[in-house]
Amino acid sequence: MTFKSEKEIFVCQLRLFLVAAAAVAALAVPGAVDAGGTVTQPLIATVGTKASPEDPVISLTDSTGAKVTHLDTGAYTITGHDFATTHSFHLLGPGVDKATGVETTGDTSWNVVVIDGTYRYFCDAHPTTMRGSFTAGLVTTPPPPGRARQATKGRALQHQGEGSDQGGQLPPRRAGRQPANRR
Ligand SMILES: [Cu+2]
Repeated sequence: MTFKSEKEIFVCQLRLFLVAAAAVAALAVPGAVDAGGTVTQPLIATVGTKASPEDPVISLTDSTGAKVTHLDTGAYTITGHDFATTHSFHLLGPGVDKATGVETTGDTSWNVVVIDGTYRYFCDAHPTTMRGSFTAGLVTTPPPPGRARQATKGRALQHQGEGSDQGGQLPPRRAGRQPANRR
């Protein structure tokens, strides 16, 4: 009698375990949540345009339509739109090598894991004229002039804080300039 009920309890627990395991497996499916618990971000890769399929344009944007220049590391789902029969979309970088066909059109969906590094995308038929790139994680490209000023400002502000920690009596303007020279 005791045996039987224990067995029943065991079966019941086993069932619960299987249900839980299935739930975890569902969460682990690419496109939902990555190993770090980060929600997968959607990206859109496009080559050609719907209106003018063979236009030599290639782009990688985020869900808001903004061009991707830098990504956090993690899992991404890239939806690809290849409108052209003379172009391809090829993404190449650390751990990633995905491409559509030059002569084929269609939509694709790629699950990729982005790590620190520089990623390039280009058309295999026109790699020097149809191309773009982005950096990820700890890797950053030398920012364009507009952003460089912002970055410097940010750094100066940071150092102001550090300066006051060191008990420096320097006026903020100087405190900001000094570390820039030091680095
Ligand atoms: Cu091309």
